[in-house]
Amino acid sequence: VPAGPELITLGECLVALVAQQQGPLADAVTFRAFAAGSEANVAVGVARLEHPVAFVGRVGRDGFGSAILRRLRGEGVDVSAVAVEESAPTALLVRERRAIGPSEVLYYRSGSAGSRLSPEDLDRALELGLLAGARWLHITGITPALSASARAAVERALELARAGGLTVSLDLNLRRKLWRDDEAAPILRDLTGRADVVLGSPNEVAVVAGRSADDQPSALAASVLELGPTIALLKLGADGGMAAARGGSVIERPALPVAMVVDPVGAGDAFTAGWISAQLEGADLDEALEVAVACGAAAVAAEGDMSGLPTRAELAHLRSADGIDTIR
Ligand code: KDG
Repeated sequence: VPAGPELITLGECLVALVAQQQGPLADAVTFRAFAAGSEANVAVGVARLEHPVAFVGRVGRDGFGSAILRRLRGEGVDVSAVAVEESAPTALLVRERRAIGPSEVLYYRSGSAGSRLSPEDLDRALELGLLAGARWLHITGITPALSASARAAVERALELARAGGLTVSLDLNLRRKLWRDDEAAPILRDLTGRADVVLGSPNEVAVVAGRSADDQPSALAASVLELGPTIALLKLGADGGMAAARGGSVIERPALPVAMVVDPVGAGDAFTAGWISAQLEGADLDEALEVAVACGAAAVAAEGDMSGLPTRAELAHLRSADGIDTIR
């Protein structure tokens, strides 16, 4: 039994205010608050599958920061290295809900506590012993877009991971509200070259690898592998996922059928959490992809980014022959 966390992740956890009426934001009158943030979603997903996880980040000394810390703690995520900032607020995002077309997301995060993440936060995690038994580091392309210090924090995390022999996964997570494609591409390409496992949608891979999103998924995955990682994972949404490994094997899995998509946001993070958790357990690519796809389906069937993340029992049921009924 490992003494400390197996997985370390870092980034900005924020509060998402999700409109409760369908339609344009201008007409929304009530909002529900959820803890969100891609890396925190992954942390909770892996924790629900019973692997010890630590999240490194910063929140403001305000009610939203307390809500985030309580949520993460309640999920069993180690937040001992999360700093509480006196002079910067916890970030927010506001999301509208539309039955048709993409839902707009507004960020209120510039100058936020989370964006002040810096290499010191990783050094604190190291001092607290959080890296002692760690096996896996998960980072995303959101963090380097937040600020120069947050980008440096990612660099520090990578250095520590290399020194400690951790497996590194990178979710490209291109956020076009944070930076332009031409700013993001070289930085994400560089991170791709230093990660072991890289995850992305066809659109994200196209930007990073300089290809078209309409290229065959297998060609997109191959272009990621050319940049250096040993595994490329494509998140194909309603079409499931694909895993390609250096050396040639490529496998695909269709999505589990979900009759009612309640909220698709967070499905990609659930997929990532499923993959990491399965690989921590020694699963082969085939099984890890099956777990990832099942976690993605579970996440879209619940509102908020974290609510639908399955427990071990729920995951086992979803993967069983009659599991599909549970999400219809
Ligand atoms: O993957 C879901 C995330 O996009 C959401 O939780 C918010 O982290 C977030 C971001 O920066 O967009």
